[in-house]
Amino acid sequence: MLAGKCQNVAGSHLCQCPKGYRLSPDGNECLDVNECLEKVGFCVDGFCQNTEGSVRCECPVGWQLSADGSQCVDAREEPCYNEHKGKFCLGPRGQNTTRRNCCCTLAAAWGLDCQACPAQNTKEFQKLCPLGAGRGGDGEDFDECAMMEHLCEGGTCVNTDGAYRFNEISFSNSLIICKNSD
Ligand SMILES: [Ca+2]
Repeated sequence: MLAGKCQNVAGSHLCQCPKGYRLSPDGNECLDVNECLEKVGFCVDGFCQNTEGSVRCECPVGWQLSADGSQCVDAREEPCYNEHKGKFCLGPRGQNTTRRNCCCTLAAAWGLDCQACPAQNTKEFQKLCPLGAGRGGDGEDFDECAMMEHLCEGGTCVNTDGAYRFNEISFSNSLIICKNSD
């Protein structure tokens, strides 16, 4: 038996396979588990490579493997835009960010190729921003005020937990336009 451990028990034997293997139906060998086919949701944005006894998730250039090795996370930092008109991206934010940091803080488009951000009520938005707008994938609060420092000339932006506001007026669902309080 490959890599497995068997133990004789009264009139029979009991076999156990190491992690990444499963006992064959006849109970005589340990067979590799093909995690790429069996593990739902594993390595969805990457290239899954099944190996003997294990599995590997390979990520596209600019993406990073998550700490547990199960997912590719888009770590590319590119321009973020507050307006998207037709094919054009307008209103760039002060600094380059990841797509998540950009689109989960209600920007309109992201990237050197000006891709529209997913709309808030779509599955794609939920996947990118699982805890809704204003928070990252681990629940961390985004400081929208720091991300949009040049947008709010003459107004005061106040970062709050999971959201932000301008001059006591909450802007949570629409394009951010800073209004002076007077
Ligand atoms: Ca395997």
